[in-house]
Amino acid sequence: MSGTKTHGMTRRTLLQGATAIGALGALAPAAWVNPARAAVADGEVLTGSHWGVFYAKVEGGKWVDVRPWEGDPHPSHQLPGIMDSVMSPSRIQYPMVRRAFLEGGAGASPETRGTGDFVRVSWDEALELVTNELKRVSDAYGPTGIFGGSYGWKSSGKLHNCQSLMRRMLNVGLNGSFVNASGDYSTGASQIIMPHVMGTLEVYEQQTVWPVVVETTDVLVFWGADPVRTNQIGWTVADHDNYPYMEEFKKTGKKVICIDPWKSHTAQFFDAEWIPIRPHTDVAMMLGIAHALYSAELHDQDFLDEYTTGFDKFLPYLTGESDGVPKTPEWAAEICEVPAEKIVELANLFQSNRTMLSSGWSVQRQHHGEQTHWMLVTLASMLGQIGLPGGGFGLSYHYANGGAPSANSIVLPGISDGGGAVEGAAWMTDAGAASIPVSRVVEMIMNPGKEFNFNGKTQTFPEVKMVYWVGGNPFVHHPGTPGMVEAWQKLETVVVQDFQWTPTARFADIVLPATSSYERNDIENVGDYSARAIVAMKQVIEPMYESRNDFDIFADISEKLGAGDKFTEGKDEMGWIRSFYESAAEQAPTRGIEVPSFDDFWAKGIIEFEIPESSKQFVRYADFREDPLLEPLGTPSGLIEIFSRNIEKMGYDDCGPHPMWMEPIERLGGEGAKYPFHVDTAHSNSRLHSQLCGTSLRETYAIAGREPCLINSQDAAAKGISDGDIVRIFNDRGQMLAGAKVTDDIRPNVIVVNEGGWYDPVPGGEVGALCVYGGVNTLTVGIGTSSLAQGNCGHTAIADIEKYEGEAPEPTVFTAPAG
Ligand code: PGD
Repeated sequence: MSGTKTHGMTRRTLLQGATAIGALGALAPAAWVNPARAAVADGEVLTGSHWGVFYAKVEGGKWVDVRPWEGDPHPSHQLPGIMDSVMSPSRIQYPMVRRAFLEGGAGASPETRGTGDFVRVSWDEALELVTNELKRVSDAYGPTGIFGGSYGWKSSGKLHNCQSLMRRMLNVGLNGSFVNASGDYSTGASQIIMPHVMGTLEVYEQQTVWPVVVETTDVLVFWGADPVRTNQIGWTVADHDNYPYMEEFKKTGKKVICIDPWKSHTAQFFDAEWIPIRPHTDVAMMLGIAHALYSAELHDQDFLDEYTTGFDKFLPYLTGESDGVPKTPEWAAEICEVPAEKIVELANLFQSNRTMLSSGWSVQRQHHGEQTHWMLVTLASMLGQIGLPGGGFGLSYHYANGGAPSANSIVLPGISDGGGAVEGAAWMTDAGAASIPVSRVVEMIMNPGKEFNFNGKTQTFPEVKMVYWVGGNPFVHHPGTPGMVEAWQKLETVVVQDFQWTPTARFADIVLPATSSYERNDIENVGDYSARAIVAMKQVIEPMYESRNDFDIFADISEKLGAGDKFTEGKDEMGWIRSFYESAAEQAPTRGIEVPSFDDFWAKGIIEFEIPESSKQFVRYADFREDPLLEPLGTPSGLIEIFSRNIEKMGYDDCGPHPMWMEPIERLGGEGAKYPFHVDTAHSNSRLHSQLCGTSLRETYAIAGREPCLINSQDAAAKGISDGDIVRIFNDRGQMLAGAKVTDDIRPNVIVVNEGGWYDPVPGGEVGALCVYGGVNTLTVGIGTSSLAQGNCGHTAIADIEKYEGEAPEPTVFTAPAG
C-alpha cells in the first residue's frame, strides 16, 4: 500500500476539529431534518424519474402506491420498484465508517474494504472526517490526489445532480484540485470515432423521426439494438413516445430484421426475422454485405462521390487488393456464422428497399468497438440512402426514445459544477492529464505515471489517493470487477454517497446516506428528444432515516472548506428550482409560446408543449443531402469520412484510417479461444443498470435467488444443466453464480447475463472471490476499446459454465451491513 504517510494517523487526528458530540459519536438526527417538506400527508403527488412521470400515493405520510401519469403512453413495469427502493432493506440509513479506517486512519487495512465491518457515526463526525480527508489529500498530494470523476446514472433532476454538486464542492472548496473524467460507459467508442466520421456525436442526436419511419421505411433493421426493452428509461424523465410508433410500424406489416445473438424483446414484439449472429463479428458481416454490393455493382457510386471521402482508399481493403483477403460473403460467413447466401440476400434487400439501419451501442462497447459504427456508416453510404426519408442509419432509436418528434418547448438549465468560475482552475487544462477517459479509472489507479494514448494525444495517468463517488456504482458498472477490488486496495480513502448499500458503498471507507429523488424537490424536462413537458419533481415523503440531500451535504462540506456561499450562491432548494424555471421561461417569447409563472407551474405540477408538424417530418441529414456545400458536416472535409486523415496521422496500430475487421482480444470462435461461451451482458428489462436490483422487483426475475443466465437448450443438455439450476460461470478473470434459464431465444454458445446485477463476493473483499449473486462484470475485460477512444469493453468476455454442485452460498448483498 502506498501513501504510508497516513498510516500512523489516528482516529483522533482524523476527527480533528469535530464537535464534541460528533467526536463522541452521539447521534443527532434532529439537527439534520431536511428543510423541504413532503407535498402531502395523504393523497397523490405527481413526480418524475428516469422511468417516467408518475403519481405517488401517500397515506399518513407513508408512500404506499404508484400510478402512471395519464400522459405516459407506455408506462414502465419497473415503477413499483422505485417505491420499494426508498424503503428496501438495502437502503443506507446512517453515516457509516469502515472500522479499520476509523480506528487506524486513512489507508489502514485496505483489505477489509468490502467485508462489511462498519461503525455507525454521527453526521457531524462523518462530515468532519470527509472534510479533513479532502484537505489532507489535497495538501499532501496536490491537485491530482483526489478523483472526482465519479460516473453513473444518478437520478433525474436539474438541481440534485449529485455529480455536478460534488464537482461544484471540489471546484469552490478546493479550487478545482481534482482529477476529472470525460466520456461515459454507454458510448465510449462511438462518441470519439463519430466526430471523425460524421463531424458530430451521432449517439445523442435526434434521429429521422418515427412518423417518417412508419411512413417511408420498407426494411427496418435493428442491429444489436433492443428498443422495446431499453426505451423504458431516459436520462431526463422518460416520455415513452416511441412505443405507439413501434406499434404503428408493426401494424404496417413491413419487414423488421433483428441481427442479434439474442432473440430480443424487439425481435419478439415485431415478430422479426432473427439473424443470430456470432457476438463481436458484426464488422465482418457488414464487410460481407459491402462486398456483395460492390461486386454486383449495386453500390451507389454517385452518393459516394458527392457525399463521402476516402471510399477509394477503403476499396482495396474490401476487395482484398491491399491485404490479400477479399471480404467476400463467404469470408464473412466463416467469422460471423451467418450463411453467405443470407449475406447476399440482405445486400439485395437493403439496396432495393428504403432501409433504415438502426444500431444499438452494445456493438461498440467491445474491443475495437470504434470499427462497428464506422463500418455501419460506410455500408449506409454505399446504399446511398443517408438523408432520404426513412433510409440511412440511426444510432439512438433504442435510447431515451430517440426519434420521438421534438416539441416547441423551453429547455431547463441545471446546477453548474462551478468550474468556469473558479480562479486558478486553469491548471486542469495545462496539466493535460487532469481528466481521464472515464473507463480508465482502474488502469489509472494501478499505473500512476504511465503514458496512455487518447484520441491523438499522449497523456500520463495521475497518482490518485482518494476517490469520492456519487451517483454511480463502479463495482457493478466497470468491466473486470476483480481488477477494481485490487485497485481499491491502493487507495487511502474512499467516500461513497448513495441511498443504496451498493457493492461500491460496501467497498468504501466513509458512507454517507443521501436522500432518494422522492424525498426532495426538483425539476426536469420530460423526454430527452421530445422535450414535450416540464415536470415538478415534487417531494413525496420526508427523508427516511438520517438521509440528507446531496445539495445540503456538499453545501456543508463547502462551508467547512470556507466556500459555503460560493456553493449555495445564497439560494436554497426551491430558490434554485425557481431560478432554473424562470431562466428557461426567458426562451418562451423567441419560441412564440407562453408559459405560466413559476408559482402556477409548481401548483399545476406539469406543463406540456405542442409538437409542431415540422418536427414530425424531420429527416436526419436531409439538409446535407440537399446541399453538401452549404450544409457541410463538421468533419475536416465537410463530408462523410470513410477514410480519416486525422486518424491516419495518429498512427495507432489498433485503429486504422478506415473501418476494418480487427480480431478482438477474445471472442467466440476466435483463434485460440480458451472458453466455449460468449457472455452477452445486455441491459436488463427490469432494472436501470444496477438501480432497483436491491428491490422486490428482483423477485420477479431472479432464478434460485440469483441473476438469470439464459442458456440455449442444446448447450444446457450438453452441460447437464436444467431450468432453475444454480450455475457457476468462470474464466481467468473471475467466477460467479447465476440461475439457469433454458431457452431457444439465445443462440448456441452464447449465454446472456444482464449487466447491473450486484457484485456479491464471498468472502467479502478478496480479489477473485466467487460472486454469489451474478455481477457479470466479474467476467468481462477491463481494457480500453483502442488507443483512439479508450472506451470500455463491457461486452467482451468468453467463459465456461457448469452446474453448481453442493450448497451454494446465499447472496448477502441486498441487506445493510451491521454497524
Ligand atoms: P447505476 O446502477 O445507474 O449504474 O453504470 P451506473 O453506475 O450509472 O448507478 C447509479 C447509482 O447512483 C446507484 O447506486 C444509485 O443508487 C445512485 N443514485 C441515484 N440517485 C442518487 C442521488 O440522488 N444521489 C446519490 N448520491 N446517489 C444516487 C451504468 C453503466 O454501466 C452504463 S451507463 C453502461 S451503458 C454500461 N453498460 C454495461 C453493459 O452493457 N455491460 C456491461 N458488462 N457493463 C456495463 N457497464 C456500464
